[in-house]
Amino acid sequence: MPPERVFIGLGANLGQAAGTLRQAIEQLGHLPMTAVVAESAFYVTAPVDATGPDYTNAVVEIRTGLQPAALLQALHAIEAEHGRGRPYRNAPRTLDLDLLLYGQRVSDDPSLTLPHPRLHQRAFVLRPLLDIEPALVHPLLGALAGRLSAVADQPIRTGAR
Ligand code: PH2
Ligand code: MG
Ligand code: MG
Repeated sequence: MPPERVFIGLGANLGQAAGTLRQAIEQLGHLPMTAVVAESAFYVTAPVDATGPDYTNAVVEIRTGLQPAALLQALHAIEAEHGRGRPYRNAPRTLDLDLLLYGQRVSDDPSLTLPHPRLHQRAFVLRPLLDIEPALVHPLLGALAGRLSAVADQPIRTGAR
């Protein structure tokens, strides 16, 4: 198994969100050279920098032999299978799969920024990430645990899977 720890953020606020997330996690496990090794709880979260219904969010950790660009392409293909549209920025969506961290890799490629540029500002990402790895280290910011207090104003509660 490749050694790098890779974290994927999942979100949905249209359709049967929890069911879509469960299906997407199964699909991630079926990607070539890929295994899902940890799953966070599911959370119900208020939209951040967006409008529409509450989201269901979660994070999974995978091990994968896919390099970041190929993995991103695979994530977009799974989103498309769930009818993901992109009518405008941060529009409500049936499924969003974000590559949050690929080991300690850093990239400022506009089509694939690593780590995800807003992950540390969002409770709906930080909480489930830290569920999986409380000692998680961000390659640019260091330990992430201390960042939770800064997002404590963002409504988030545990939801049904
Ligand atoms: N995703 C966004 C914008 N805002 N808010 C919540 N609560 N959850 C999300 O997944 C989310 C968001 C853009 O990807
Ligand atoms: Mg997103
Ligand atoms: Mg996305």
